[in-house]
Amino acid sequence: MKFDVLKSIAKEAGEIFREGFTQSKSITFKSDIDLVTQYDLQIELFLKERLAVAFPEHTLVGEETSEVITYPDKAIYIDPIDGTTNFIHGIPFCAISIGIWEDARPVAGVVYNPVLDELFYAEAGKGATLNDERIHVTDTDTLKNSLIATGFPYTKVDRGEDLEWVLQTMALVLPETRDVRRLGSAAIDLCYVAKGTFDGYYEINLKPWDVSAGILILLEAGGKVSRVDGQEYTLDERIVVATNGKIQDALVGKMADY
Ligand code: 2AM
Ligand code: CA
Repeated sequence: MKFDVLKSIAKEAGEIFREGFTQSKSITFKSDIDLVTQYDLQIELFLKERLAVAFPEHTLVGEETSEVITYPDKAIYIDPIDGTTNFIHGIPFCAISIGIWEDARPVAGVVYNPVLDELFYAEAGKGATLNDERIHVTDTDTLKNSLIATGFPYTKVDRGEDLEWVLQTMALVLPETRDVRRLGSAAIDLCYVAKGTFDGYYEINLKPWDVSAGILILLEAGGKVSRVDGQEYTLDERIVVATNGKIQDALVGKMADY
C-alpha cells in the first residue's frame, strides 16, 4: 500500500506536464539532438521533493538533476519527461516515469502520460493496471503476426557502431514481422507491450530512468524482459529486449544473427 502514493504523485506532476505540453517552451540543448525544456527540470524537482518525503530511505536518481547514475540497494529512478522530443513537437506519446528498485529488483512503478491521461501502474506480485484496470500482454506466438516497437539512440550521431546496430538489427527483424513502430518513448513502448498494443520491443542505449518502471509493468502484465543474448536483464544493461513472452526466444534469436 505504501507504494500506492506513486500514482497520486505522478498525477500531480502531470498537471505541470499537461500545461507545458500546450505552451511554447524554452529549449536547452544537452547535445545537437538531446533537448531539454524548463518543464523537464520543473517536473523533476517537484517529483524529487515529493518522493523524498514519501520514501526517505531511497536514493533518488533523476535524468535531469543527478550527476551520476548509481545503483544503490534502494533506488528510485525518475524520468520527468520520457519522450522529450515528442513533448516539444506536440506528439502525444510522452510520459512521467518513476520506478522503485530494491536489491536490484523492481518493486513498484508508474508511467503516466498526462496528455492521453493513461496511468500505468504495477507493484511486484500484484499485476499491472492501466487507469486501475488490469492489463495483459498479447498471446501472439509468431514474429510474422507481431507488431514490434523500437527506438533510435542519441548515440546514432556520434557512435557509428550504435547506428550500425540499429540498421543491422532492423534489417534482420523488420522483414520477419508484421511491422515495426518507433513512438519515441521507451517507457510508453514497454507499457504498450504490457497492454497488448505491441507484441515486442527492443532498443539500444537506454538509461535506468527510461525503463525502471516500464519493465515491472510489463513483467506484471505477463511479459518477459532480457538482454539481447537472452540472459537476465539488469538495469545497467544497454540493450533491452521485451516481449509478451511467447516471442521472446524468436526475437532474441533473430537479433543474435547480428
Ligand atoms: P528521453 O526523452 O527521456 O530522452 C525512445 O526511443 C527513447 O529515446 C525515449 O526514452 C527518449 O528518452 C529518447 N529520446 C527522445 N528524443 C530522442 C532523440 N531525438 N533521439 C534519440 N532518443 C531520443
Ligand atoms: Ca527525459
